[in-house]
Amino acid sequence: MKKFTQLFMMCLAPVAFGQTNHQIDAQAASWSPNDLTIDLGDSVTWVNNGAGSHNLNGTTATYPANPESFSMLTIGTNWTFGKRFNVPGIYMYRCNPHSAMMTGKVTVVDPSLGLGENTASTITFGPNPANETITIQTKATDFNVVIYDMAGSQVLSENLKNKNQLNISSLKQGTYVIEINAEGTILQDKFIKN
Ligand SMILES: [Cu+2]
Repeated sequence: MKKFTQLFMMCLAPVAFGQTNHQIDAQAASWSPNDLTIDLGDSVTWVNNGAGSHNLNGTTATYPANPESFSMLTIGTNWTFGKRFNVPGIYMYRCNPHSAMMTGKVTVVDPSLGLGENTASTITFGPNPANETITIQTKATDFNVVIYDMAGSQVLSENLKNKNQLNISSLKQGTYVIEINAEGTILQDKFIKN
């Protein structure tokens, strides 16, 4: 019965329209989870429970593309920081002392627009990793593609009309986030440029 109740709650959670609180734990040199998608109006609590000397930097000074600035810049071994997200978009953050590896991303989607990772979508793209060109498969014939670097800065934006190939030869090698806005939904995923 307990298992059934848990299962029922899990099934119920995405449908409920209230706000949810999510937790991100600081670990020795990473955030867990480091890639979180939440609904508009949800809140996130970052918790450092003695995992190391960390802080939290999601400022627009460091990440100009963040829709809002947030931070807990005092470095410490035991702290919590909470924020409610009322503006959709991609929020990048890091721990300053471990900025090389301790980065994370919160994607805030508006469920009333039908966005979100669980949305059934026929949009796909490839190859991944990619060299010169990304091909996007979608039923849409006119759609927008935006590419962000891992600092959250927009590096490429293109409207694709009656074509499905995006030239990415101008990008440096690295990991990027691709955002494909088509079919009334948005697909966001990471890809590697070789
Ligand atoms: Cu740290």
